[in-house]
Amino acid sequence: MSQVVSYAREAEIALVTIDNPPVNATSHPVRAGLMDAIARAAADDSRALLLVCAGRTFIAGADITEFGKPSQPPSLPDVLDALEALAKPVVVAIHGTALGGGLETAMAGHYRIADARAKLGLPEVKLGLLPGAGGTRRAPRLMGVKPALELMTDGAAISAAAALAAGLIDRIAQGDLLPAALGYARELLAANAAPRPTSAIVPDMEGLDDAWFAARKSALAKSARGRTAPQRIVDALQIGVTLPANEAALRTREMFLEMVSSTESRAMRHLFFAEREAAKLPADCREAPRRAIERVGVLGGGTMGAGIAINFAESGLSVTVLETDDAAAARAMDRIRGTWEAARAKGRLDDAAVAARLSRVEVSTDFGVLAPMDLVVEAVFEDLKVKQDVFRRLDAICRPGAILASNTSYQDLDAIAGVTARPADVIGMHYFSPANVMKLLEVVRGAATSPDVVATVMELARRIGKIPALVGVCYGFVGNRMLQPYAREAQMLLLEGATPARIDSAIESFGMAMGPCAVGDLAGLDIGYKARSARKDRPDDPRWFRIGDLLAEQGRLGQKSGAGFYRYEPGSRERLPDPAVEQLIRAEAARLGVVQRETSAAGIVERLIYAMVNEGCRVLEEGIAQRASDIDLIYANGYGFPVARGGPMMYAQTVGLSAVYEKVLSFREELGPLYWEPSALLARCAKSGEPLP
Ligand code: 3H9
Repeated sequence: MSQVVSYAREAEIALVTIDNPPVNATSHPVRAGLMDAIARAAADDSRALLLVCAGRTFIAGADITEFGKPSQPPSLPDVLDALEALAKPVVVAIHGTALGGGLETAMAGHYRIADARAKLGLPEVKLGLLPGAGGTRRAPRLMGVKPALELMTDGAAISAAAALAAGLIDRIAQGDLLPAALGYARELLAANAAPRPTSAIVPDMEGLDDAWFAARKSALAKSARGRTAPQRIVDALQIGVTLPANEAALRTREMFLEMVSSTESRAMRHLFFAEREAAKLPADCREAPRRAIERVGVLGGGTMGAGIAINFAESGLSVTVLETDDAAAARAMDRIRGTWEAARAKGRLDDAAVAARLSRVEVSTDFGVLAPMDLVVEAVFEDLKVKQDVFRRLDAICRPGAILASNTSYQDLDAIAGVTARPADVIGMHYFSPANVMKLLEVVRGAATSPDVVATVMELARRIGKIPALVGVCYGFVGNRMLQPYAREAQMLLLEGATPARIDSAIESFGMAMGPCAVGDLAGLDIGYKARSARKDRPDDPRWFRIGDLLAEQGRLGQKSGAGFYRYEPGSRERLPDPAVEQLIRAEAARLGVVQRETSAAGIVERLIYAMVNEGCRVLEEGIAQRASDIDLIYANGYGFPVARGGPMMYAQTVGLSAVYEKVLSFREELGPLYWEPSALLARCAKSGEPLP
């Protein structure tokens, strides 16, 4: 028997144990070992087979690192068909997370028992894939077509209790799983229970005709724009419930292999590993002692501060929000309470959960309450002087060892830390709005931030459900810094004659969640205007963000004033083209002598995305980001970059770095060197063929 799959006997029961750390993925040795174990059980005098996993979890899926490499037989679908065909009852015992190929393995068994804390799901869609080992055939037979489709297209795991209610498992273990599972197998034997192959169940197809499947596909085409996996899942499920099992298996296998080699799946797998890489600490932080964080203060209870407080309280930490006066404190509390009450009204939280969360939040107007906190996160107005003043005050009262974090999105963290006597304790925690929803957290390491503060905050980020990326100090850090050249080129294109709608539509067709003009209108054009006005490093170029500035100066602030790049009817967010804006742009272009030109949709995408990529290469060159994949993670999770393209740096590598470099050179030729000098790193990788670091 292989090392990762062991075979033992518990009297009449063949006990097959998979032990393939860290997550018992069905790598080749596991598949081969399982096939041997099935053959052995078929041949000996055991009367039932019990499949369990050692370690922290049941099988968490196929081995993602094997995808894209030549597949080695036996394939998982073949192993699972053999398991299902065993002429003795097969019991599967589930703990931890039975995901993807893991749940498919469980469904190929005949009877399922799970630990009460287990989670079950088919998350292949999050990797741009479909369940490829019989899941699309077996899940609808166990739980019904509609719930199975939801499980597969949503990708989220469900609890053992929900799985029991859905018919996905038969029993929840009372007490320890292994004895409970052995007891269950013995019970089945005592009752002479027969094998119960899932594939033999006749699915309930009431009301589920071709039109129903077609309607699901068109709904998913809209809700999962730019991705093909959700629609392919509908196809595979329909095949799974309408064709004979062997034919369905063949067709699904073909579809699965096609998707494994798609850009969409490669991109989403890249993001999966990017998330895990980004969580790894730099060498100097790994061994650093961690500081205990239980009590958190949040300075400022506006939209951002309240969102940050909600996130901490939802993660089980006690949080105190500081505001300047009673009215502002009451408003902050209302924001926080309102969020949870809205969730209760929608049935997402019960009374006890709301009460528990509320019990972890306090608001105060007394700065002194922050003195004993383990961590204080500042979320005050985005102005260096205001922030420095706050940090002076924090330095004066916070206990030694407290971590002082700034939520600044642009300001110089070192200049903030520099006003304190403890710059080693100062770090940036750059949240994205709404802070209780958005997963990304840029953790900003200042020049003096100590390794233990970095390690503590990176681990805290995981604890509060965030996806952290460690970045260095510069204007806008990684995300906002790279957004600037992208937005700048959008503004240049406006002056050259492309309308806001044309620019937005080109970039939205590429897959960005929202185009730059629409984003400006949503955020408020005064925000960028104020930020730019405060900059001392503005280029000597009258075209630079000229249209955005003009609109803001004319009081066209975006949605909130009913007009910005677009106009809006009262109470509506629908973008309506505004001839007045187009006229204003033409007049300004004429005044500045900007040559009008026709740019194709593909040309618009190249201008915007390559400007961003070139800046991304500089960010890497300067060590502001540690890896290209961190940048991709930031863009996919904080800036609406299409996940099916894997982030800007992966996109550039998919296009080919030399092609991107050549295009940057041609933009330099055509548009001048002010903004289009290629980064040295881009030039080096393009010439050498090396990937980005
Ligand atoms: C599939 O099953 C296709 C089938 O339908 C068809 C087949 C024919 N493979 O996340 P963690 C590594 S598609 C390889 O930090 P946690 C991970 O990279 C698959 N490696 O732990 C990390 O390595 P490192 C469907 C994997 O406790 C280490 O394990 N399944 C895999 O926070 C620890 O991971 C999924 O999509 C894998 N499948 O979370 C589930 N999974 O230490 C994907 C993990 O070197 N996995 N690793 O950085 C997860 O969602 C989480 O890892 C899990 C544990 C919840 C299991």
